[in-house]
Amino acid sequence: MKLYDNPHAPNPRRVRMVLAEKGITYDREELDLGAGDNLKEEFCAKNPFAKVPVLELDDGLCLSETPAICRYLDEVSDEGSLFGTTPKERAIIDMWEHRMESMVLYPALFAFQHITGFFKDRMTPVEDFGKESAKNFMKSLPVLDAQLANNEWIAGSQFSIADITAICAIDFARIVKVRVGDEYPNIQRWYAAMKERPSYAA
Ligand SMILES: N[C@@H](CCC(=O)N[C@@H](CS)C(=O)NCC(=O)O)C(=O)O
Repeated sequence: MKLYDNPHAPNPRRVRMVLAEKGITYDREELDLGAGDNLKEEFCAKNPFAKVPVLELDDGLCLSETPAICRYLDEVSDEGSLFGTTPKERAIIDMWEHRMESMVLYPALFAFQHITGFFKDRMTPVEDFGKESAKNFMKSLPVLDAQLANNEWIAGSQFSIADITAICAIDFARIVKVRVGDEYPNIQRWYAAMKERPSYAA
């Protein structure tokens, strides 16, 4: 399988971390998003929405949308599950994964896009919306800190896809100087544990 990737973007990193956690080997092709590699016809044939990541399987099927790719990788691998096994576990992990994506990752992405204007050749940045998104990211932190006060990992006692999404969001937000401070000791404890996992470097 081949991953169409970018080393700086958070969604491809979510997939690389899952691949690392699962010990799956793969080929990769790096796209320069600033130069618009993802807007070219050849790549749009793989994902008509022109976004990375795309995972191209050996039979030529191209999967995009990070949650779909991650779930596929989880299901084809024998190594434990990042998505839970019982109905309750799966529901709790889904809940936290969705929260991390919508309340932490997307606000970080919007802050980046609208504050830096990095993609101004293909969208209209609205700086105030970027600043509001940065505020929304910060508003999620007390909730996350409280959850981690009583749980080793974000969705409970089991490391899950929600931890992967959250770390990718938190690291990415640093680009626009949005950081998790020392007032969140439980997030800091979790962050240190995340850094110990080999997949962190993926
Ligand atoms: N919904 C998509 C979003 C993917 C996405 O936003 N990818 C960004 C990088 S993290 C991208 O390709 N940006 C390039 C662009 O907007 O031109 C997913 O879950 O994979």
